[in-house]
Parts: sequence; C-alpha cells; structure tokens
Amino acid sequence: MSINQRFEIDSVVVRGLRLELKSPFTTSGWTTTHKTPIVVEVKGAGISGWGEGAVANAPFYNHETPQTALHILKEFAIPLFLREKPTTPQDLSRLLSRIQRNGFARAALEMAYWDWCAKAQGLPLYRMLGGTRNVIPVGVSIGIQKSPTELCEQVGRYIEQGYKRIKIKVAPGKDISFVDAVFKEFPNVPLMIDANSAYSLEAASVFEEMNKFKLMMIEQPLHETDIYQHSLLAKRLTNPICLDESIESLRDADAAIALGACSIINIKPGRVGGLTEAKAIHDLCAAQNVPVWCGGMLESGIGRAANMALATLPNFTLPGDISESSRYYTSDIVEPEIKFEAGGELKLSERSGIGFDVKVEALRKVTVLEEAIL
Ligand code: OSB
Ligand code: MG
Repeated sequence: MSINQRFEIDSVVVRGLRLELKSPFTTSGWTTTHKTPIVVEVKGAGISGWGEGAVANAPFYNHETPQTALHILKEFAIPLFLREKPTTPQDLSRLLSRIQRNGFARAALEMAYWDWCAKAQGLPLYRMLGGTRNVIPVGVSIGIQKSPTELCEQVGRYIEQGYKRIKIKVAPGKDISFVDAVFKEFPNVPLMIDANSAYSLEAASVFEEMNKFKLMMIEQPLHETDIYQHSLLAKRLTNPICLDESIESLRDADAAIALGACSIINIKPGRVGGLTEAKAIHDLCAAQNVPVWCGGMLESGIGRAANMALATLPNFTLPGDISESSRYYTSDIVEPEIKFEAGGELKLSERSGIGFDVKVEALRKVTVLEEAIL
C-alpha cells in the first residue's frame, strides 16, 4: 500500500451542527433531544476529508462539550496540524497525543485526515485500516423507558427490524425489573445492559442479583475512574463486564485488562482520540483475547461511516452500536443513507474514504456555526 508522502492540505473547516433526534434518548445520567457534533472538513488537492467529533451536548458522558471541542480544535489541534504538516494519519495521531484527553476533539481532525488520505490514495477507509470483511453485524441501544411494558414494546420493534443484539440502558431503580420483563417476553434475546457509570461499588449488589440472567455483558456499571473497583466487582459476577467511559486510551485498556476490570471493551474512536488509537486498542485486545465492539454516540452518517470501517477489523467480534441512520434521524447528511443490506447487517462501500458523500445542502441546513482555518 502506498502511503501519501506529501502534505497537501490548504485549509480546515470546522462546523457545529444541530441535529434533531426523532425521539429523546435517556441514559442513567441525562436525556438527549438533539445532537450537536463538531464536524471537521480537511481540504486540499481537490479532496475533502470528513471527521465527526461526536461530543455529547453536556459534560455528563465525559468531560467534553461542543464548546470545549471547538476550543481544543481551533486553538491547539488544527494549528499543530497545519504547522507540523504530518503526512499520515498515524503521524497526526502521535502529534495530537501531546494534547491531554479531549479525545472527541482530537478524533474529529484525525478521522477527517484518515478520510482525506484514503481518498487521496483511492482506497476505502476500511481497507486502509486493515479491515478483513465488508459486512458487519450491528445491535441497537435503547434508552431508559417509563415502564418495563414500554421497554418491551421497543425491544420487539427492534428485533423485528433485524438488530442482532439489544442493549438497554439501566439506572438505579430502573434495572432488574426492566431486565426481568425483557427476558420474560423475549427469553432468547441477545441482551446486554449499559449503566453509564451510575452505580457505586457499595450499590452494586444488584449486578450480583443479575447472575441469574444470561446477559451478553454489563457495560460501565461504575464510575469512569473506578478501574480498580470494576476489578473487584468482576469477581462477584457471572456476566462479563465491558468498559466504555473508563477507556480513554491504549494505556487505560492495558491497565483495565491487566487488573481484570473488564473482559470486553467498547471502542469508540471519538472517546479514545481517533481511529489510530482505536486500532491500537483493538490490536492489544486481540492479543489478550478480549473481544471488542464499536460503540456509538448518536453520530450523523459521517461518524457512523467511520465507525463501520473500524468495525471491519477482525477482533470486532460482537455487534456494534452502529444503527441505521433512520434509528435516530429523519434524514441523514450523507448519501446513500446508512441502511441494512440484510437484517442487522451493514455492508461497506468500496468507494474511497468513508464511502459516503456528504450532502452539501443538507449539511448547510443543520450548520449553526462555521469557521475556516488556514
Ligand atoms: O454509553 O454507549 C453509550 C449514546 C450517547 C452516549 C453514550 C452512549 C450512547 C449509546 C447509544 O448507548 C449508541 C448509539 O446508538 O449511537
Ligand atoms: Mg456506554
């Protein structure tokens, strides 16, 4: 594979978007009614590379917000990129690792450069990343519902649409009865739960109670900095623990695995600072027999397409949170829309880069802020 050897970028455009969700999405800690990603466009040689910083609207998932991502991008990440002129996305990733944390901000630029470089080489992003298949299985994430009955209605709907596993959000008081209701109605459903850091170790006996269920995994039961506490909890559980918020880097993944804090990892390229770090975590997990899957952040098609590419790597053996565009949005800003090839399966495009076109007019309509940096 030839590597792009010249830096040919003329400008970087940052945009703040506002995308209305079809219906509110509720986790243990917050409700989202609209999504506000930061989209980066890297321009040069007649090519646009696109990357989405899928930050949450408020600092309830991790520390970042759209405003902090903009700040980091404009004041630090983009100036470093334009000054140092890295010729590969891996070099850019290394350069950006000088910036502490702020993964979503770094990822927005890094992912845009992956897309640009893949397009410059005429390669699909998934092939450039080293993907080994062009069809990926996906699951769905269902927010906290008012009652177990309403949750079961939703679960039934998504099973019918073909999703290959169901994830339900849980919170203290909205946990065991909801899981119980789902298994009563759908005894064989591949089911997992996600607590988004809502429990303390002291309040974690509810997860021991869940030893009576066969869950695919329990995602992020404790606080993001509770790596040690997760290792204690894991010893008491029959269901595997999967970490999301706790893993912001390869070093975190290494420590969590070594401590026995998790036996599965949810990799979100945004949370870990981009596709290079995501791939490094994937490789470490593969070597340690820790399965991984690609998480989601209610992305637009830009972020979703990159997540699809990442999920073609061989150790992504579990269905990812990469739903169809229509799961969250009435229309997407990419074409074609992200849609199942068959039930619960997404097929990668053989076109170069992320494999989808950004719809200029649709993008303009949802852009609330735009700035070019030269
Ligand atoms: O914890 O995985 C999470 C959405 C926003 C923030 C955090 C999470 C989620 C989801 C939905 O679970 C994933 C998706 O479908 O994009
Ligand atoms: Mg999660």
